[in-house]
Amino acid sequence: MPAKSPVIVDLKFIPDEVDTALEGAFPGREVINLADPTHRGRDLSGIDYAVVWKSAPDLFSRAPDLKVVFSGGAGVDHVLKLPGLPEVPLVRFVDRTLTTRMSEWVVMQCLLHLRQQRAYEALAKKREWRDLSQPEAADVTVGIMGMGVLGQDAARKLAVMGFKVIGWSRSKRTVEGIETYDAAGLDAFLGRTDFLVGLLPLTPDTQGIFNAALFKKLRRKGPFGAPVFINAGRGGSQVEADILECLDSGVLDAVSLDVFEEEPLSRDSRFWDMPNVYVTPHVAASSDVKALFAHVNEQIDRFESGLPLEHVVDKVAGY
Ligand code: NDP
Ligand code: OXD
Repeated sequence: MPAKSPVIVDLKFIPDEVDTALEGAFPGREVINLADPTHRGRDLSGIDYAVVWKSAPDLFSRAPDLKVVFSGGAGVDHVLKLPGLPEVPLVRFVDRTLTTRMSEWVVMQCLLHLRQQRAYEALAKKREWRDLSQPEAADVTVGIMGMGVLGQDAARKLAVMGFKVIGWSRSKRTVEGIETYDAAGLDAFLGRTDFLVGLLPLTPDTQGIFNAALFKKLRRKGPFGAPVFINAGRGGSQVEADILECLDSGVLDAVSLDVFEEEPLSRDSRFWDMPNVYVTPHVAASSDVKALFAHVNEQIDRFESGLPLEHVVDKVAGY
């Protein structure tokens, strides 16, 4: 029996987590972890598989014989922009662990805004015991842009919390109990949305989509008047100068941002200090590394048994 092809691991994750997760992850296969200095300069030709997150730009010239590339996350914009991407399947990470984490983050942000957490924190700082008029979840329509794996799960969980939920995507999606719109229905969707949640991939079509013109189309008759913007898709989809201007002018009431045009977010950014802004450092749904390797192993088994790979990216659409 021929030896199993090694797997290249090139993940800009927490190194200790990768090392721990690699123990026993790929039985019978050599693992070439590029974070390990002993592999620096190693010949990567003849290797079939690579699992990557924010790789160096020379990866594909160093590893010219790959048969499948695996993204270390659900998003693939980081891979599609690497030079020399081979004409082989690109598989993204889809897993319960990741989906659950994202829904936790989205539900948490919606609840923080609904329950006016920042206002109560400000009152507590002044040791002021006072209640604020409290709308209920059913008074708020959450509109989710991006009704894929993550958007659909978040929609269901928000609905369980009592929010009214609507969804928008390129093609019309059917999700029980959730009203959905296709691309052509964008304005109608925005006109009903109090809390806007971004769960879009970054593609040429979604670059800069979250801008002032779009925010001005959101509903302004919700319980908090001005709408709230919550984004965990990609920072490239948002125009941060417009977000700041809309917060200053009252077009937006508040925002929660996990992703930014440039990461890490500059220490000078105004976002850090604004009372109506929640910032998290691109951690809404970090990949569980053990689960990632189990998924890669399963897909390699399928590939080598002649079964179709799952979660293959449409490189033309960009996601
Ligand atoms: P999916 O591919 O399952 O879903 C993407 C959704 O976006 C689909 O509904 C798709 O429409 C829609 N979409 C894509 N392009 C357009 C467009 N031009 N106009 C309208 N809708 C569009 O992806 P996931 O749900 O798994 O992930 C979404 C994104 O979340 C990832 O690409 C990544 O960028 C981000 N992410 C962020 C994380 C974080 O920690 N912050 C963690 C994980 C992911 P259609 O249904 O018609 O195909
Ligand atoms: C992802 C991410 O795409 O963590 O999985 O951003």
